[in-house]
Amino acid sequence: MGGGNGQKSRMARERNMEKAKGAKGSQLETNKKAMNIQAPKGVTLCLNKVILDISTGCRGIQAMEASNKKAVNRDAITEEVAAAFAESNVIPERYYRPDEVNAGIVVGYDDDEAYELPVVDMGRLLDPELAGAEIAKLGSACRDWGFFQLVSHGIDEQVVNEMKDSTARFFSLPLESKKTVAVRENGIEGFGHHYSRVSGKLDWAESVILVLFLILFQVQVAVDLNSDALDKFSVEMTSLTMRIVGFMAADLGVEQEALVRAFRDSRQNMLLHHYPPCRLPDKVIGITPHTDGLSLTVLLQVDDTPGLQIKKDGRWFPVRPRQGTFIINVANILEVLTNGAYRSVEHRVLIHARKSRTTVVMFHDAHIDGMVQPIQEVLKHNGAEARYRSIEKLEYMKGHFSCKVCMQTFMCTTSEVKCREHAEAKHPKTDVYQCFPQLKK
Ligand SMILES: O=C(O)CCC(=O)C(=O)O
Repeated sequence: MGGGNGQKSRMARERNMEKAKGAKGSQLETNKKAMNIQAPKGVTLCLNKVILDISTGCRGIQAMEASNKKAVNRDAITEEVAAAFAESNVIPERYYRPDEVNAGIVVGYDDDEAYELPVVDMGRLLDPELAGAEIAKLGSACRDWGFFQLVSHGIDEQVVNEMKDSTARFFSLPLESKKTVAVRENGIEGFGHHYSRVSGKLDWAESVILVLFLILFQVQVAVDLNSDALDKFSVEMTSLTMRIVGFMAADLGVEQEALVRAFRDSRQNMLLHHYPPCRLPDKVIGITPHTDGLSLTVLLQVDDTPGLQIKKDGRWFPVRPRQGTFIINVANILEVLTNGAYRSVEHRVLIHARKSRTTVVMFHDAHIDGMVQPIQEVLKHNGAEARYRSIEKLEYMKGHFSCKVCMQTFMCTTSEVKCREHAEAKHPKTDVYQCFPQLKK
């Protein structure tokens, strides 16, 4: 890159750093506020109180839980479930899903066609001389794969290690302790199974879902999950997200602010997953194929057990775990914000026969003044028509979850044509309008 460009990149980088610092500050403040809330006695009360006090995003979830009974189906982990996980010689009917495991071709690591999930280097993104080429790499990863691995990310190793340790420690606790933060009936947050679907089949996993800020407090009171580690990690993940999004804006040819502002002060959800090993791994599924509902997902793998698979051109590509990286993926809202330039791609988790797998996943939300819609600047830059209609955030969330019930993705509710074709093909006997109320007849 020439000197002029180099200087521009340097200035952009400095602006980026300032913004990241700003994000850190405001998030820490909010965290502190959350921690200062007087502790009510019961866990449920605690959840409710913080939901009401912290952010509209959380209120949205609460309203959705009330209005959309069982739209998100999470079940408590019982002694029987824990015993099934421990034994795994005989798979209980509710976990038995060999057809789903075998649906689609899996590209082997050793197949002729050598592949590796694109690698993006934060060090190079931040280097004015190398930024141009690396931004192009980031852009093509988001267009072609919807996923990339981030190396040289610059996140404090101690923060990452504490998060890993804390998560591993939590899942190693006796069930009795983990149940003190169990998911409530019809609820989303807390410890339980990952989503079960209309089929009634359950994922071979135990997970904790945290809508940021609120459960930190609850978990600190209830069990040995290090809330300080969560707090620091969450702050780091916000700054990292802001930095990545700034580079995405550069790739999309718009001002950094056009995309960054959609993420600013937005909710962040954290999921901790533990996938126990299963002696019959081709009979169970760790996470059903899905796309992510929010905007940008950052995944940290605690160990080196493989399991994540990404769909590309109709085939499943297993991700090879790589030390010191984060796996980043475009989620549904970012696909809409970029008017489909970046793709939110289906992925799933399969189970290992002997080794357990643990991950920490941060989901970052975004919206444009409360709406989910393509960014004007992106449309202008490309002289393109909006491919997605504008939808209110709460409507979006309802649509996203009702789609989950139908094992569909949110794109169904924003891109009507895609939805109708998709729904009719997958559910020939279903009234698609009842299934997706957002569709226009
Ligand atoms: O644990 C993983 O590898 C993937 C998790 C995931 O896809 C999710 O939480 O939505």
